[in-house]
Amino acid sequence: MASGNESTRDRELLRDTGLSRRDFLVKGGSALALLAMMDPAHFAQLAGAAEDGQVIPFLDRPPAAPEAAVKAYGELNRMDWQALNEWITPNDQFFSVSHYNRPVIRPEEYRLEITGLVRNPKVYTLAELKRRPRQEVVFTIECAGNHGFDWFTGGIGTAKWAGTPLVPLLQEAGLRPEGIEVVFFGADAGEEEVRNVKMSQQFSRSLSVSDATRPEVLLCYEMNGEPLPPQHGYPIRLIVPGWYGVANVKWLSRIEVMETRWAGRFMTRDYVTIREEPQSGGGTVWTQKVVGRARIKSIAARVTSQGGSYRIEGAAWGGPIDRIEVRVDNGPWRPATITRGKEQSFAWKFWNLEWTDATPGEHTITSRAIAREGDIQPAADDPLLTKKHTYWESNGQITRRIRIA
Ligand SMILES: Nc1nc2c(c(=O)[nH]1)N[C@H]1C(S)=C(S)[C@@H](COP(=O)(O)O)O[C@H]1N2
Ligand SMILES: [Mo]
Repeated sequence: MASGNESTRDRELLRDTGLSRRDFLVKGGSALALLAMMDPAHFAQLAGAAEDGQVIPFLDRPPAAPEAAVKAYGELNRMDWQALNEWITPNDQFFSVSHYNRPVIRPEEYRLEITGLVRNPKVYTLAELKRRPRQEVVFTIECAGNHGFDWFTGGIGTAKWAGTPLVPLLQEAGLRPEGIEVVFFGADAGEEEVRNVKMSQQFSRSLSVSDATRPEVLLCYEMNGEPLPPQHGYPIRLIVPGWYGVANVKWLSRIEVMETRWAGRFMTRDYVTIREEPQSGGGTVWTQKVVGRARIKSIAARVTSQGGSYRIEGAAWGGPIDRIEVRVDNGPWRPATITRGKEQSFAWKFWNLEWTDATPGEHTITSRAIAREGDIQPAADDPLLTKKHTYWESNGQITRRIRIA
């Protein structure tokens, strides 16, 4: 079906629900069909087609994204936890966040400049980068704003990213000893104003030299075996396994080594976490830290039933995870079983728990991930979260609500 068949109203609905065009087309392609899909009962029916049982829909479901959010970040294509079946997120179901425009770059015109405090500045073509050694990583990208709003719970996805490692390129460029910061610029740009100074700035993020020279950092040109789709940064994006989404600069155009810390918008004004932290002598200090490495997190994605027995299924990510525990209502924490991704460093883990003593009525389900060093995903009422005044890094334990018939 040609996209031209959609009415304006359909397009508006599509945008408001956060459903992808594909969802829409698969399910019949009319505004009525779309409205039917938004009815939780119908959702259950659709998801019930999953092979291992009938999905019991959670009572809490994210509301539609507000129009302003779609305007600010583009088509977010948020993931639907309840429909999560595949450990690798298909490209057309992968969420996307863009703060400026989404440039369309012709491969033959693409250039990547490596410059600044290096002995041998150089400009690479796409063909030159693709001829270099190939490296792959399965990495779960989560936007640091995920779960910062009730409507934004699907800003996450897992892909197998392929590209060439960055560190040999930096070595060939010859880092000068004064260089402490590696700044990555995208080809996208937007209007910014700081203290009445107006300018058009490119998207930028930086890494310290020691973070930028880690062996897993990639100049990535492939996502799940396909060239990077345009909205995910074609032809080249930075992939920084273990870091929040914002570090993974799309449409990478320039790498510059500098002698100072970088103070661009996405390092100092946006994607910063502001907390009120207790001081040892009493009182609090307000801290403001740049969002960087991903924090440990988990969620119960759905509950399925098969012939009267129930299973809780979920995911955990954002650090070296040792185990996941699940609690129903105010009961004891019970250990879940990791079913996928156990040996993977940078990919989410899938887990489940057989819920053998489910009783009719309404229940809450909470999960918590526990890191190898013993770090526990904080409870929602942990001061780490209640004293956090910005929505980034909302990694608190998530409680879902469900009704068992
Ligand atoms: N050039 C550029 N890179 C960017 C962004 C952007 O706006 N411009 N957004 C960042 C943010 S905030 C996130 S969460 C991820 C999202 O990646 P995706 O769109 O491929 O899912 O890209 C990051 N890289
Ligand atoms: Mo993000």
